Amino acid sequence: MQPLIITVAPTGAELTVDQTPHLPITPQQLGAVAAKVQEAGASIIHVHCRNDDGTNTHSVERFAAAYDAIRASSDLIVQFSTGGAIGMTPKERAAPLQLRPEMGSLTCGTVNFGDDVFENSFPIMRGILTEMKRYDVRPELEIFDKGHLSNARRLEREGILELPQHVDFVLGVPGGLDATVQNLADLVDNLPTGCTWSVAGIGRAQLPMALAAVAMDGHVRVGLEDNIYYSRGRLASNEELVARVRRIAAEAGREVCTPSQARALLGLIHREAVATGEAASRP
Ligand code: KMH
Ligand code: ZN
Repeated sequence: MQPLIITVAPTGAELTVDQTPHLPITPQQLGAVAAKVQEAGASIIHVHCRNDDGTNTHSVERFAAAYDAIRASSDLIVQFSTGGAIGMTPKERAAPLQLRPEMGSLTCGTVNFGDDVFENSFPIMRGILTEMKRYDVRPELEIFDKGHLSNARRLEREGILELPQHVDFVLGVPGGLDATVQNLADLVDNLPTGCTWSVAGIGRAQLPMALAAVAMDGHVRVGLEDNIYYSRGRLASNEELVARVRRIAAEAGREVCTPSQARALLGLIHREAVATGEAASRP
């Protein structure tokens, strides 16, 4: 079995601070969480940004500050969300890629998202991929439904997406594929050759999907973006969710990857934040 990559998605775009006191909102809070989750065993951080009042933002300045804060406190692989929040324009969603994070998420198709629609038409996906190529950002393919794998293959045939890539199955979104072990196994069976994969189970599905991935030699995403509870009625912190997966994996004989081991496994090159210049000027 290979060492385990734990991705943490600490903030997301849907939660409010009223729902949990553990949500990192500011760049400083994201930096503090980055240090704790790395210590707990995470190697990738999936970043959404908020304004100080908790509202969503995809402003380049805010991502720059978050990138600097995370780099100052950790060595985590920094992955920017390009999904953003429902209602953001494709241009807004792609803008922070100019900061050249090591990775960016790319949802591979439109999906119902509760009562909303998370729009990812082919023109939107092509637009985001063009920006990723321009700034040399590695996509992580987010797969909410089985047809999203077909869409990724279609983008490869068009020559706009290189495969293999790292894939994250996001299972249990109301409107997407259910989070069951059968569905996960079917997706893994249909993975394009050479792709690595992780799974993010939504809500109560987070823990069982993590257990399945540990057993199946896959990788795991946890964090408050996907689930705010440690157990029934007990709110979790991001670092607790990461630490639990690490303990389970150790019991199963899998060590967690350090960020540099994860970079080697995914073929990534470490990048300093160049955003505000602060990280770049540090000795
Ligand atoms: N907030 C969701 C609408 C991503 O980050 O790439 C989309 C999302 C996916 O979270
Ligand atoms: Zn996200």
